[in-house]
Amino acid sequence: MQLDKNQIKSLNDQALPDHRESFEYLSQRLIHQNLEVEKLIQKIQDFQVAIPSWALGTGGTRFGRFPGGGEPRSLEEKITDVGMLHALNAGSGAISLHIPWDIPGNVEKIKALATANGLLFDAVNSNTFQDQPEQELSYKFGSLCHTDAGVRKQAVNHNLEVIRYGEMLGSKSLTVWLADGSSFPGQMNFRKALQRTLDSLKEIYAGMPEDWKLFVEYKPFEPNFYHTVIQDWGTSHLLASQLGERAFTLVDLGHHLPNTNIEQIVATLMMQGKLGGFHFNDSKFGDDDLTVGAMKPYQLFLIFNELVAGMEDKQSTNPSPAWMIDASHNLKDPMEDLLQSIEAIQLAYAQALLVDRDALESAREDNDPVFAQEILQAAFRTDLRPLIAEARFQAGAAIQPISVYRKLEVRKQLVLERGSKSQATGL
Ligand code: RM4
Ligand code: MN
Ligand code: MN
Repeated sequence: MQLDKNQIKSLNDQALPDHRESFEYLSQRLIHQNLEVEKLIQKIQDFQVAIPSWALGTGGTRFGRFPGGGEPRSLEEKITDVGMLHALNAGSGAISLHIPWDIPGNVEKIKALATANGLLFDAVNSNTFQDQPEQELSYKFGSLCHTDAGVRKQAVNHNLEVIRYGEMLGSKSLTVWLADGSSFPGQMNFRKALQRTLDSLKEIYAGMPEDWKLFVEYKPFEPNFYHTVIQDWGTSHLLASQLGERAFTLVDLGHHLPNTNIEQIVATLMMQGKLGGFHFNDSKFGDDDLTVGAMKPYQLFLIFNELVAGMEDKQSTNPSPAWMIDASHNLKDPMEDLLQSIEAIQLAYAQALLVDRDALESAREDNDPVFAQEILQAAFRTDLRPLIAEARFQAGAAIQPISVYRKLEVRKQLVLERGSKSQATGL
């Protein structure tokens, strides 16, 4: 299914008078603050976030799964779903594939379909956290860190195969997330496991094309509960540094213990030129994979404040990070959840663009925490929804994406087309 641009347009016409009024008002406020509204709009439009191919279906917990129907049955259908999201918000112009959940069968056809939907292929993701039916050796006790050289080889080869798929599609990076670790004290030799992981990653790194990047993701727990080999940003950074210039750390917002100062991690990595990838989601406890901005929007803003500071730093050697949503949808319609997530990201980004950096720096130099807080919260408390809506509108997308999605009864159509029992590959 594809969205009809004319339908979006006629629904925009209905929303336009109200939108115009709030956008005019906001524009005036921003102009008074010496902000260039058109430049802000351009930056918002340029900020594209990839949708992972595994996020279009209903997620589950280990206790159960409650599918809503109409889930994409193939990679082609996943691409069409992301295409619809992009038509609605003009902010999700890329898809990130997880192999082997989404192996591109007919590469040329897949590429043409993505192009027709205005989508690029972002980082490809390998999977050595599950055993596949045809697989010879098991990852039960790890993959790149395994005690058995044969298992390590198999996992390395899988990553090399993922790179080949990515090359065919035009991806330029590989994300490695490992479930490797142990659940009981004494089970694994920490030092040997880390060394073996580094050695395996070196083989993967050596197998990447010259213009590719490797992103090393970290996570403190789950599915292993005593230790994970790459538990934190420091371990990821250590590995990335030893691997070489084209290896970077990937920050997933949900992969931190409660109250971790993620904005500081972002600042440190960008200072070192080592922040390569970013996975957005929100959480209360751990890797909850909830809608971005649903739980801690101020933290999201503070993180963006550091991201923007890093991106605007002319001395910085940090490449532009690969942005992706990494969420799971147990309750909400995945498409609506993703629309909310993209909007939350754009809002936090745009708010961070409002921060008066010179004034903030002076407050810091003057050791004035009161004024520093005033500056940050003035930006955070500005309601920029009309600006984001205008950025969408100017790009030919929907002023109100969720309302359009509902008015066009997209989910109902998808259920008719794909059935109520279809199940997407993924978690
Ligand atoms: C992990 C991690 C990875 C994602 C898998 C599905 O917790 O966030 O990035 O690929 O989940
Ligand atoms: Mn992730
Ligand atoms: Mn995760």
